[in-house]
Amino acid sequence: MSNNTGRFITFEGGEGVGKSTNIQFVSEWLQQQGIRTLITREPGGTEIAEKIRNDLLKAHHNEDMSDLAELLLVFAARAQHLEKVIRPALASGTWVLCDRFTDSTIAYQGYGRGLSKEVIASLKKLVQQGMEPDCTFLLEAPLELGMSRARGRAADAGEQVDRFETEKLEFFQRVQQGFTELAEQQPRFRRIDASQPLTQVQKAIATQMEQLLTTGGLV
Ligand code: T5A
Repeated sequence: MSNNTGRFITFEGGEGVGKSTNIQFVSEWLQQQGIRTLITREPGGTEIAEKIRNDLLKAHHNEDMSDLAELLLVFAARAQHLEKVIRPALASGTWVLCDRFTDSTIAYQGYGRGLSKEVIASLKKLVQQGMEPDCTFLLEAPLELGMSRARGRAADAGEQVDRFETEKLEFFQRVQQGFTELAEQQPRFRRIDASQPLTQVQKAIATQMEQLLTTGGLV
């Protein structure tokens, strides 16, 4: 990757662990270093991808959504997002900070729903064409803590419980196991204890960012 190209940083973890909160923090931190950033999210990030997120993936329906349909919708949204937003931003030198990416698909649709990891890997190859995040922050907190934070935030915003949030505890345990295994396998992950007070979480993230910038992990 040339030095004129932006870096792609993703934020992963279970429900309510603080991804949206800390992505904002990293964006401000990078801007203080003179780096241009774009915050985006998955599923979503473009008009069409946001429709897939809100009208199809998160909405409740009168019929059950098949697991395969869910997987294909996630990757359809990602194809649109990569082509229309992520790749052009990176090419222009902007650093892209993305709230969830394919690690979420492996964790939710793979570990959570039990879909074939080979099928997910082949869709990933088709859609990403070899592209991977440069760095992934995995925010880790006990399930109950993340869920109570997510419920608190949703109540403050007057939001309804979405289709994913109606899943049973065992589903989210499998998802969490998926994230743990991914982080153990791949060096691009930076694991952060998100159960700490926010100031401590952000201190830990800033330390990691400094290391990544100074040791050449991201430049
Ligand atoms: N999905 C997604 C798939 O199934 N497959 C995929 O491939 C992809 C990409 C997305 C859903 O889609 C699924 C996974 C998800 O179920 P979403 O609304 O984006 O849905 O869900 P989340 O990503 O879980 O988003 P949340 O907004 O619920 O959680 P965040 O962003 O992790 O948490 P955040 O920052 O909003 O924080 C929640 C609350 O906690 C507070 C914040 O102020 C906020 O009020 N907070 C803290 N409080 C105390 N101490 C701290 N350290 C705190 N950190 C945050």
